[in-house]
Amino acid sequence: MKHLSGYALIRRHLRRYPHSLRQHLLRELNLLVTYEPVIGIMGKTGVGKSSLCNALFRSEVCAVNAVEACTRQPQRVRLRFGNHFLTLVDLPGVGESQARDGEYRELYRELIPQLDMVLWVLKADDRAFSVEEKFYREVFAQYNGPLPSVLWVLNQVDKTEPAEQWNWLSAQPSALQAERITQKQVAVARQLGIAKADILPVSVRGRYRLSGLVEAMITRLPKQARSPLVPHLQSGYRTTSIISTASSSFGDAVVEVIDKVIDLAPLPQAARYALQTVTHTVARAARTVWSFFFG
Ligand SMILES: Nc1nc2c(ncn2[C@@H]2O[C@H](COP(=O)(O)OP(=O)(O)OP(=O)(O)O)[C@@H](O)[C@H]2O)c(=O)[nH]1
Ligand SMILES: [Mg+2]
Repeated sequence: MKHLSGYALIRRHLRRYPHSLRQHLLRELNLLVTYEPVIGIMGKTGVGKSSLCNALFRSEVCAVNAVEACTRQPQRVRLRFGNHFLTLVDLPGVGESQARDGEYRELYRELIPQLDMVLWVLKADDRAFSVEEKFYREVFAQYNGPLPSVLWVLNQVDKTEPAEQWNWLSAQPSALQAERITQKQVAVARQLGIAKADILPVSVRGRYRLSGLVEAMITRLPKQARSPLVPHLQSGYRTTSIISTASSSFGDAVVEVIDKVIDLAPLPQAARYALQTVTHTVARAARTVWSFFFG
Protein backbone atom coordinates (compact mmCIF):
# COMPACT_ATOMS: atom_id res chain seq x y z
CA MET A 1 0.00 0.00 0.00
CA LYS A 2 2.76 2.39 0.98
CA HIS A 3 4.53 1.51 -2.25
CA LEU A 4 1.42 2.43 -4.21
CA SER A 5 1.21 5.92 -2.72
CA GLY A 6 4.88 6.42 -3.56
CA TYR A 7 4.28 5.42 -7.17
CA ALA A 8 1.18 7.63 -7.39
CA LEU A 9 3.23 10.66 -6.37
CA ILE A 10 6.02 9.88 -8.82
CA ARG A 11 3.50 9.23 -11.58
CA ARG A 12 2.11 12.75 -11.08
CA HIS A 13 5.56 14.18 -11.64
CA LEU A 14 5.88 12.15 -14.82
CA ARG A 15 2.64 13.41 -16.36
CA ARG A 16 4.49 15.45 -19.00
CA TYR A 17 6.36 12.39 -20.22
CA PRO A 18 5.07 10.52 -23.28
CA HIS A 19 3.13 7.41 -22.27
CA SER A 20 5.64 4.77 -23.39
CA LEU A 21 8.50 6.63 -21.74
CA ARG A 22 6.53 6.95 -18.53
CA GLN A 23 5.82 3.21 -18.48
CA HIS A 24 9.48 2.46 -19.12
CA LEU A 25 10.51 4.77 -16.27
CA LEU A 26 8.03 3.27 -13.82
CA ARG A 27 9.34 -0.22 -14.65
CA GLU A 28 12.91 0.93 -14.02
CA LEU A 29 11.85 2.65 -10.79
CA ASN A 30 10.20 -0.57 -9.69
CA LEU A 31 13.51 -2.38 -10.28
CA LEU A 32 15.24 0.14 -8.00
CA VAL A 33 12.61 -0.22 -5.28
CA THR A 34 12.64 -4.02 -5.34
CA TYR A 35 16.41 -4.42 -5.74
CA GLU A 36 17.60 -7.29 -3.56
CA PRO A 37 21.06 -6.67 -2.06
CA VAL A 38 23.35 -9.69 -1.80
CA ILE A 39 25.94 -9.64 0.98
CA GLY A 40 28.63 -12.29 1.36
CA ILE A 41 29.66 -13.19 4.91
CA MET A 42 33.07 -14.78 5.36
CA GLY A 43 35.11 -15.91 8.31
CA LYS A 44 36.28 -18.94 10.21
CA THR A 45 33.89 -20.85 12.40
CA GLY A 46 33.18 -19.18 15.74
CA VAL A 47 34.18 -15.62 14.81
CA GLY A 48 30.60 -14.43 15.24
CA LYS A 49 29.08 -14.31 11.75
CA SER A 50 25.64 -15.49 12.87
CA SER A 51 25.72 -13.28 15.96
CA LEU A 52 26.61 -10.27 13.81
CA CYS A 53 23.79 -10.87 11.34
CA ASN A 54 21.29 -11.30 14.17
CA ALA A 55 22.49 -8.06 15.75
CA LEU A 56 22.21 -6.01 12.55
CA PHE A 57 19.14 -7.38 10.82
CA ARG A 58 15.58 -7.67 12.00
CA SER A 59 14.01 -9.60 9.18
CA GLU A 60 12.71 -13.10 9.62
CA VAL A 61 14.63 -15.82 7.84
CA CYS A 62 12.30 -17.18 5.20
CA ALA A 63 14.38 -19.66 3.24
CA VAL A 64 17.51 -21.56 4.01
CA ASN A 65 19.40 -23.86 1.71
CA ALA A 66 20.01 -27.22 3.25
CA VAL A 67 23.74 -27.79 3.34
CA GLU A 68 24.80 -31.33 2.69
CA ALA A 69 27.87 -32.54 4.44
CA CYS A 70 30.96 -32.39 2.25
CA THR A 71 29.46 -30.22 -0.46
CA ARG A 72 31.10 -26.85 -0.64
CA GLN A 73 28.00 -24.93 -1.54
CA PRO A 74 27.54 -21.48 -0.09
CA GLN A 75 24.58 -21.31 2.25
CA ARG A 76 22.05 -18.70 1.21
CA VAL A 77 19.70 -17.11 3.66
CA ARG A 78 16.97 -14.88 2.33
CA LEU A 79 15.65 -12.30 4.75
CA ARG A 80 12.28 -10.74 4.22
CA PHE A 81 10.79 -7.60 5.61
CA GLY A 82 7.47 -6.59 4.05
CA ASN A 83 8.10 -6.48 0.31
CA HIS A 84 11.85 -6.24 0.74
CA PHE A 85 14.32 -9.06 0.43
CA LEU A 86 17.97 -9.33 1.35
CA THR A 87 20.21 -12.29 0.60
CA LEU A 88 23.06 -13.24 2.88
CA VAL A 89 25.51 -15.74 1.46
CA ASP A 90 27.56 -17.63 3.99
CA LEU A 91 30.73 -18.16 1.98
CA PRO A 92 32.65 -21.35 2.69
CA GLY A 93 36.33 -21.98 2.60
CA VAL A 94 38.14 -19.79 5.10
CA GLY A 95 40.03 -21.98 7.53
CA GLU A 96 39.38 -25.20 5.67
CA SER A 97 41.88 -27.48 4.02
CA GLN A 98 44.22 -25.70 1.65
CA ALA A 99 44.03 -28.61 -0.76
CA ARG A 100 40.68 -27.25 -1.84
CA ASP A 101 41.90 -23.81 -2.87
CA GLY A 102 41.61 -24.64 -6.57
CA GLU A 103 38.02 -25.68 -6.05
CA TYR A 104 37.32 -22.41 -4.21
CA ARG A 105 38.83 -20.28 -6.95
CA GLU A 106 36.31 -21.87 -9.30
CA LEU A 107 33.42 -21.33 -6.88
CA TYR A 108 34.33 -17.71 -6.20
CA ARG A 109 34.65 -16.93 -9.90
CA GLU A 110 30.93 -17.66 -10.15
CA LEU A 111 29.96 -16.06 -6.86
CA ILE A 112 31.85 -12.79 -6.80
CA PRO A 113 29.89 -11.08 -9.57
CA GLN A 114 26.65 -11.75 -7.64
CA LEU A 115 27.84 -9.98 -4.49
CA ASP A 116 27.17 -6.34 -3.63
CA MET A 117 29.57 -6.50 -0.68
CA VAL A 118 31.55 -8.85 1.52
CA LEU A 119 31.73 -8.73 5.30
CA TRP A 120 34.81 -10.68 6.32
CA VAL A 121 34.65 -11.36 10.05
CA LEU A 122 37.81 -11.82 12.14
CA LYS A 123 38.20 -12.53 15.83
CA ALA A 124 40.22 -9.90 17.67
CA ASP A 125 41.80 -12.39 20.08
CA ASP A 126 43.21 -14.54 17.28
CA ARG A 127 46.97 -14.17 17.26
CA ALA A 128 47.58 -14.26 13.56
CA PHE A 129 45.46 -14.24 10.46
CA SER A 130 47.60 -16.34 8.14
CA VAL A 131 44.65 -18.51 7.09
CA GLU A 132 42.67 -15.43 6.10
CA GLU A 133 45.70 -13.87 4.45
CA LYS A 134 46.32 -16.96 2.33
CA PHE A 135 42.68 -17.32 1.39
CA TYR A 136 42.39 -13.62 0.53
CA ARG A 137 45.51 -13.62 -1.60
CA GLU A 138 45.03 -16.95 -3.34
CA VAL A 139 41.32 -17.11 -3.85
CA PHE A 140 39.94 -13.61 -3.56
CA ALA A 141 42.56 -11.20 -4.81
CA GLN A 142 43.31 -13.49 -7.78
CA TYR A 143 39.83 -12.95 -9.12
CA ASN A 144 39.97 -11.47 -12.56
CA GLY A 145 37.44 -8.68 -12.57
CA PRO A 146 35.92 -5.99 -10.39
CA LEU A 147 35.78 -7.11 -6.75
CA PRO A 148 32.92 -6.18 -4.47
CA SER A 149 33.81 -3.92 -1.57
CA VAL A 150 35.23 -5.95 1.35
CA LEU A 151 34.74 -4.74 4.92
CA TRP A 152 36.90 -6.52 7.50
CA VAL A 153 35.03 -6.80 10.78
CA LEU A 154 37.36 -7.30 13.72
CA ASN A 155 34.85 -8.78 16.16
CA GLN A 156 35.00 -9.68 19.85
CA VAL A 157 37.25 -6.75 20.79
CA ASP A 158 35.72 -7.01 24.29
CA LYS A 159 38.14 -9.92 24.77
CA THR A 160 41.15 -7.62 24.30
CA GLU A 161 43.43 -7.97 27.34
CA PRO A 162 42.95 -7.03 30.10
CA ALA A 163 39.49 -8.40 29.24
CA GLU A 164 38.13 -7.75 32.73
CA GLN A 165 38.49 -4.00 32.05
CA TRP A 166 35.74 -3.99 29.42
CA ASN A 167 32.91 -1.76 30.59
CA TRP A 168 29.72 -3.62 29.73
CA LEU A 169 27.48 -0.88 31.07
CA SER A 170 28.85 1.91 28.91
CA ALA A 171 29.79 -0.57 26.12
CA GLN A 172 33.34 0.81 26.02
CA PRO A 173 36.89 -0.51 26.26
CA SER A 174 39.27 0.84 28.91
CA ALA A 175 41.96 3.26 27.72
CA LEU A 176 44.50 0.42 27.65
CA GLN A 177 42.16 -1.86 25.72
CA ALA A 178 41.40 0.94 23.26
CA GLU A 179 45.11 1.40 22.63
CA ARG A 180 45.58 -2.34 22.04
CA ILE A 181 42.56 -2.52 19.77
CA THR A 182 44.13 0.17 17.57
CA GLN A 183 47.45 -1.72 17.60
CA LYS A 184 45.63 -4.88 16.52
CA GLN A 185 43.86 -3.00 13.75
CA VAL A 186 47.21 -1.72 12.44
CA ALA A 187 48.80 -5.19 12.66
CA VAL A 188 45.95 -6.86 10.81
CA ALA A 189 45.98 -4.20 8.10
CA ARG A 190 49.71 -4.74 7.62
CA GLN A 191 49.40 -8.50 7.46
CA LEU A 192 46.54 -8.47 4.97
CA GLY A 193 47.98 -5.62 2.95
CA ILE A 194 44.86 -3.48 3.25
CA ALA A 195 44.04 0.02 4.55
CA LYS A 196 43.49 0.46 8.28
CA ALA A 197 40.17 2.15 7.49
CA ASP A 198 38.92 -1.07 5.88
CA ILE A 199 39.08 -2.81 9.27
CA LEU A 200 36.26 -2.10 11.69
CA PRO A 201 36.82 -3.14 15.31
CA VAL A 202 33.47 -4.13 16.88
CA SER A 203 32.03 -6.21 19.63
CA VAL A 204 28.71 -7.82 18.89
CA ARG A 205 28.31 -8.98 22.47
CA GLY A 206 29.39 -5.59 23.83
CA ARG A 207 27.23 -3.66 21.30
CA TYR A 208 30.34 -1.68 20.42
CA ARG A 209 30.67 0.32 17.19
CA LEU A 210 27.99 -1.58 15.35
CA SER A 211 26.43 1.65 14.11
CA GLY A 212 29.80 2.61 12.63
CA LEU A 213 29.81 -0.69 10.78
CA VAL A 214 26.31 -0.02 9.42
CA GLU A 215 27.43 3.42 8.23
CA ALA A 216 30.42 1.87 6.48
CA MET A 217 28.16 -0.70 4.85
CA ILE A 218 25.75 1.92 3.54
CA THR A 219 28.50 4.08 2.04
CA ARG A 220 30.41 1.13 0.53
CA LEU A 221 27.43 -0.60 -1.03
CA PRO A 222 26.71 0.18 -4.67
CA LYS A 223 24.17 3.03 -4.89
CA GLN A 224 21.22 0.89 -5.92
CA ALA A 225 21.74 -1.46 -2.95
CA ARG A 226 21.80 1.21 -0.23
CA SER A 227 18.13 2.05 0.27
CA PRO A 228 16.96 -1.58 -0.06
CA LEU A 229 19.23 -2.52 2.87
CA VAL A 230 17.58 -0.03 5.25
CA PRO A 231 14.27 -1.85 5.93
CA HIS A 232 16.23 -4.89 7.13
CA LEU A 233 18.21 -3.03 9.75
CA GLN A 234 17.30 -3.18 13.43
CA SER A 235 15.54 0.07 14.35
CA GLY A 236 18.52 1.47 16.29
CA TYR A 237 20.58 1.55 13.09
CA ARG A 238 17.96 3.28 10.96
CA THR A 239 19.28 6.68 12.03
CA THR A 240 18.72 10.04 10.33
CA SER A 241 22.25 9.91 8.96
CA ILE A 242 21.77 6.42 7.46
CA ILE A 243 18.41 7.44 5.99
CA SER A 244 19.83 10.65 4.56
CA THR A 245 22.70 8.80 2.83
CA ALA A 246 20.32 6.15 1.53
CA SER A 247 17.67 8.54 0.25
CA SER A 248 20.13 10.83 -1.50
CA SER A 249 21.69 7.78 -3.20
CA PHE A 250 18.19 6.74 -4.22
CA GLY A 251 17.69 10.18 -5.78
CA ASP A 252 21.00 9.79 -7.66
CA ALA A 253 20.02 6.33 -8.86
CA VAL A 254 16.69 7.72 -10.09
CA VAL A 255 18.49 10.49 -12.02
CA GLU A 256 20.73 7.87 -13.67
CA VAL A 257 17.72 5.81 -14.65
CA ILE A 258 15.86 8.81 -16.10
CA ASP A 259 18.93 9.91 -18.06
CA LYS A 260 19.34 6.43 -19.47
CA VAL A 261 15.69 6.11 -20.45
CA ILE A 262 15.62 9.56 -22.08
CA ASP A 263 18.85 8.80 -23.95
CA LEU A 264 17.45 5.59 -25.37
CA ALA A 265 14.06 7.02 -26.35
CA PRO A 266 13.49 7.89 -30.01
CA LEU A 267 12.76 11.56 -29.39
CA PRO A 268 13.39 14.80 -31.22
CA GLN A 269 16.27 16.68 -29.61
CA ALA A 270 14.01 19.49 -28.38
CA ALA A 271 11.75 17.04 -26.57
CA ARG A 272 14.79 15.39 -25.01
CA TYR A 273 16.00 18.75 -23.66
CA ALA A 274 12.55 19.55 -22.31
CA LEU A 275 12.45 16.28 -20.40
CA GLN A 276 15.99 16.66 -19.10
CA THR A 277 15.07 19.99 -17.56
CA VAL A 278 12.50 18.32 -15.29
CA THR A 279 14.72 15.37 -14.31
CA HIS A 280 15.82 17.07 -11.10
CA THR A 281 12.18 17.66 -10.12
CA VAL A 282 11.43 13.96 -10.51
CA ALA A 283 14.57 13.05 -8.54
CA ARG A 284 13.57 15.42 -5.77
CA ALA A 285 10.13 13.82 -5.72
CA ALA A 286 11.81 10.40 -5.49
CA ARG A 287 13.78 11.50 -2.43
CA THR A 288 10.63 12.94 -0.87
CA VAL A 289 8.68 9.72 -1.22
CA TRP A 290 11.63 7.58 -0.07
CA SER A 291 9.85 6.55 3.12
CA PHE A 292 6.87 5.25 1.17
CA PHE A 293 9.21 2.76 -0.44
CA PHE A 294 11.82 2.02 2.22
CA GLY A 295 10.57 3.54 5.46
N1 LIG B 1 32.86 -12.19 23.83
C1 LIG B 1 32.25 -12.17 22.65
N2 LIG B 1 31.68 -13.29 22.15
C2 LIG B 1 31.07 -13.24 20.96
C3 LIG B 1 30.99 -12.04 20.20
N3 LIG B 1 30.34 -12.30 19.05
C4 LIG B 1 30.01 -13.60 19.08
N4 LIG B 1 30.44 -14.19 20.22
C5 LIG B 1 30.27 -15.59 20.62
O1 LIG B 1 31.07 -16.42 19.80
C6 LIG B 1 30.43 -17.68 19.60
C7 LIG B 1 30.35 -18.00 18.11
O2 LIG B 1 29.45 -17.09 17.49
P1 LIG B 1 28.66 -17.44 16.14
O3 LIG B 1 27.90 -16.23 15.81
O4 LIG B 1 27.91 -18.70 16.29
O5 LIG B 1 29.88 -17.67 15.15
P2 LIG B 1 29.85 -18.08 13.59
O6 LIG B 1 30.91 -17.31 12.94
O7 LIG B 1 28.47 -17.91 13.06
O8 LIG B 1 30.25 -19.62 13.64
P3 LIG B 1 29.91 -20.77 12.55
O9 LIG B 1 28.44 -20.70 12.25
O10 LIG B 1 30.31 -22.03 13.22
O11 LIG B 1 30.76 -20.51 11.36
C8 LIG B 1 29.08 -17.59 20.29
O12 LIG B 1 29.16 -18.20 21.56
C9 LIG B 1 28.85 -16.09 20.42
O13 LIG B 1 28.03 -15.77 21.52
C10 LIG B 1 31.60 -10.86 20.77
O14 LIG B 1 31.59 -9.76 20.20
N5 LIG B 1 32.21 -10.99 21.98
MG1 LIG C 1 27.10 -19.26 12.15
